[in-house]
Amino acid sequence: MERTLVICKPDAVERGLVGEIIGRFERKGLRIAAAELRTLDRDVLARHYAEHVGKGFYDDLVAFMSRGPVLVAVVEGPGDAWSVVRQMMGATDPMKAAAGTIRGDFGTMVTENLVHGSDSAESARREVAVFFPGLRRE
Ligand code: DAT
Ligand code: MG
Repeated sequence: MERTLVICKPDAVERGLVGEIIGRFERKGLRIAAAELRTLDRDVLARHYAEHVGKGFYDDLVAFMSRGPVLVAVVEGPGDAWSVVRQMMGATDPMKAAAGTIRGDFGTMVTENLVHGSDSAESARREVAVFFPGLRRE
């Protein structure tokens, strides 16, 4: 079993789409290993989004990601769970994301694209440790 980090972003919580998003992962056959509703601050977002600090969109990204609660979850499954989650999320820009993906079905704005998923096995390990440092393997 491999683990990956998923965040249902503030727009997903505001729009009542958390159940829809998590339900898709569950129906696929992935399992929720940890989940918590949290409001993220600038410091944890700088650790999570370390590769984006200083980019043109970074301040808007932090403002958006901290404007309300998010559902942070660890999702696990056989093989590359991070890759399965990324396929189910769709492209970063919801207007380019394929129908049938979460972003393709529910989003219109790159700035409010509903869901985060780790982009590699290494990112998954790092991001799970940022949000759930004490999480043990069952
Ligand atoms: P992803 O979330 O698909 O992994 P990313 O890691 O490149 O995409 O970027 C993180 C988030 O930052 C993304 O979900 C939305 C925002 N973002 C990325 N590129 C952007 C851009 N050009 N303009 C505005 N927001 C952007
Ligand atoms: Mg990313």
